[in-house]
Amino acid sequence: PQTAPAPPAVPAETAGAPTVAGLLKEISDVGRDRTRGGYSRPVFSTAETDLRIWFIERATRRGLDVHTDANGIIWAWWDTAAGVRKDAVATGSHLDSVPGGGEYDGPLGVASALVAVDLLKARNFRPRRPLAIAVFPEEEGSRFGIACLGSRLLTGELDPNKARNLRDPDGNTYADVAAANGQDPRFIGADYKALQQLGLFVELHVEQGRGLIDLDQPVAVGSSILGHGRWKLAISGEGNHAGTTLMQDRRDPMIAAAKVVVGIRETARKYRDARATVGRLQPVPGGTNVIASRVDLWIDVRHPEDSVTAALVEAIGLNAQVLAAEEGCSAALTRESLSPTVQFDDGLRDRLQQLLPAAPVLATGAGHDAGVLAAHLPTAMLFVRNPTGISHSPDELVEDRDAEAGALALADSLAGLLGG
Ligand code: HGY
Ligand code: MN
Ligand code: MN
Ligand code: MN
Repeated sequence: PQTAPAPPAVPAETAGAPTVAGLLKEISDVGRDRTRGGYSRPVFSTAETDLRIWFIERATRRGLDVHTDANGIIWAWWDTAAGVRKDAVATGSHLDSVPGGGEYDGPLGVASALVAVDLLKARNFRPRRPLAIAVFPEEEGSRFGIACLGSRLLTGELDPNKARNLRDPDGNTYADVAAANGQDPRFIGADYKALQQLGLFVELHVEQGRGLIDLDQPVAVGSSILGHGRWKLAISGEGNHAGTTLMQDRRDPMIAAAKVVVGIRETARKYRDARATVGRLQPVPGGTNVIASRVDLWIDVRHPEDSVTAALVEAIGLNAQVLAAEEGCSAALTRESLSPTVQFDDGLRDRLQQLLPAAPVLATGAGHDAGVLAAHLPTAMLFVRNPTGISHSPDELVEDRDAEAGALALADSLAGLLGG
């Protein structure tokens, strides 16, 4: 009989008082991408599953009550003596990464939440409200294409049938992958009972720009999240042989795609403060000696005003039609996800500033689960300095002393919010 593969040994907890740097060191070899550098930890991959096992073990060891819900969100509860789960203070982040991503985007917030619990317990802190650490699946949308998939399912923002049928690049559906990870796909979807247990959510995250370098501070309080969306552009032409097809006889979608990508930058430059990125482009079938029949490319567009994002995408789509037609090709643009610009809850932001008087206020250009939850409950973010100012790259960095400063800031924030 097949013996089940032994579960991955969870590395021994670092001796001494746990630190964020120590916890991150424990997982620093999980999901390393030997070809692209950095980390590739797609949701429910072996790597991200190993991180889930690591988190569940570390949270359980701290006496938290841990379970994974049907949406793949891991909840770790520090209950009050009364044991009633309502008006909870929630914190947490994600463990999945972009391809070739950094060590901190996501895991920093998860590890800091564990250390914040250690710091509060070391103070003999007794929370008057329950605390929940939440680990959201597919925040990056790197495997199934929709960012913040877990929090969008939790809040009912994403239709569960659409989610169940999402396919990863290998054709696996989210339902199959979630089932293989132990979730019952029939129960994927809005979880208002879980939402009603939460009073607020504070996410700690590595800063993904230069703000804290320029402000020369280790920690900032978040003010807003830039509106952003993702569109897929499929440019169809005529696949053919690279050797037997004369240049004048071609309808090559790769030529149209090349012009479209340059055109996207030119169009974005016309809108102050707009950002438009093509980070993923896939010729089909993708042979060296094959003229592609189709080229799929994905466009990430962001702007503080949602109406400008819409206008920018409209212009990009029209330009793509024209450029495709010039090459005898056609272009089809479909929206994959769209998140409006989010202003964090004023009251919660002000409260965090009272609790962290030295921390400046900073906007972020990156999307987060806190942005999705913001439509349903008061949310806030804390950012920790990244001395390279680079993210979604192996060059993302947090100095150990700033990582500990972030966990202390989170602990002080949670203490103030939990009313111990
Ligand atoms: O893409 C983003 O802004 C985030 O890192 N998911
Ligand atoms: Mn990210
Ligand atoms: Mn992130
Ligand atoms: Mn996030």
